[in-house]
Amino acid sequence: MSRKLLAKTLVGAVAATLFALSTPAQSTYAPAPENLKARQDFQDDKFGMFIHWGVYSVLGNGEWVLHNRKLQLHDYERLPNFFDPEKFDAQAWVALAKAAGMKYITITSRHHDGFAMFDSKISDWNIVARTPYKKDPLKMLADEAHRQGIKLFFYYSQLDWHNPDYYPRGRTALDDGPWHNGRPDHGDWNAYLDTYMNGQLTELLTNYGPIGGIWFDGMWDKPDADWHLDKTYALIHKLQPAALIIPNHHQAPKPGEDVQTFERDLPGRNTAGFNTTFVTDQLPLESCNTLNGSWGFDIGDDKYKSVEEIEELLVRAAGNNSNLLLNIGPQPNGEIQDEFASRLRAVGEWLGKYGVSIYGTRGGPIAPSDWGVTTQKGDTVYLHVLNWHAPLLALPPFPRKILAARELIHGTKLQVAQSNDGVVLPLLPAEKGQTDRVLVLTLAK
Ligand code: FHN
Repeated sequence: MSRKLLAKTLVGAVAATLFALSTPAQSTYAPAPENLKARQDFQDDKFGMFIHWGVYSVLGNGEWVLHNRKLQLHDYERLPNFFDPEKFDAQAWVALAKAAGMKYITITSRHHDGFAMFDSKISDWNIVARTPYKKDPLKMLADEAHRQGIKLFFYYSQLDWHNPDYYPRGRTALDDGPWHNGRPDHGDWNAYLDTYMNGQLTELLTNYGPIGGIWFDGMWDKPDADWHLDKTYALIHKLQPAALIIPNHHQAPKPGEDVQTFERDLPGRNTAGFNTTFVTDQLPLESCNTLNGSWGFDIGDDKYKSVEEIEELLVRAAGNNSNLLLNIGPQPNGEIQDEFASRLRAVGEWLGKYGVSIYGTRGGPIAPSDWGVTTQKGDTVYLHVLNWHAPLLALPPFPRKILAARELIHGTKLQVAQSNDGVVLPLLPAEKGQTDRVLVLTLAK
């Protein structure tokens, strides 16, 4: 080995050791006490608002429009010129989430088009540099979230259809025939991850006060690539130890991750076709879904879920020991359309009465089933009857003696028959429009 090469190797080895000392590998990740507390709080919170909002919203055709229409970047790059959300009102967005009974907001800091919806110095492909709006809505939202006491998480797409260094390309550029959107056929993958992505994550974790965490999406585009997760996860946990890493990679959790999330499915189901059926019992769980059929604003999508469907989604998530992250796609002018807002407010009113059986609970002792689910807080089990039309409900054996049972809303006492074979409960008939009949069971110590 030449002296020059030896010197270089030594410098490299020292640098690697220093890095390893300052940012421990996440394969040996031991969550900080504040991270463990944040996980508990996250589980208690149960209900979050997901927001997909970007320059794609201008076209009213969802957040995948760049890819779906196989657009060229030089055309897509005209979009920021038309993005001027003069009606964006951070105070109103946060107030709506709170009125819906949501305890956190997860917003796209950038989606697969790579466009940063925040003031990034890493690249000028961002809202402040490229749009007539020139302001940073995430900063306004973060300040407002802190003021109104709601947590803010940043969605961050690891997949990037804009940056040339996202190379080699992933399946979204290769499937259904190759899509050349004008980028060169070469790029520096390491620079993309270590400089660009980690640079932007550093901005998000330093310029917006304490944040709830980072919600990653897009690794599924290159499932076999080396994503330098150790480095990225260590960076996040170093900058904000309480921040939760929530990766939507559709796989079993990897070291360094703090929450397992599922898309358009409850934990363990795979009706969507891309979720893993593995469910960890080590981490909090989350399931995300759309209020209509789309993530980003889609002007033709009127498949709005009814208030009752949303309530049922939330209850079934809770019974599966999971949070529900419910998505809306605001309009390009910054307004949240009334079809979303009115439904969210109605769910919030319902939670005003039923929230005690959801917030702060964990999945209950009886496995979720078609009839409904159970949630539990301490010695109290909440039986959520969602789909049962007979006057008696028979359940498998309970692990503990039931001391008392009552109906949640009116407090009506109920007689329980409990034996080693199971439990039988009488049900009051469902009232008109009542999604969930909740029975409150008090268990012996
Ligand atoms: O491709 C995205 C999609 O646009 C959206 O962001 C959802 C939200 O969970 N996740 C991806 C697909 O897994």
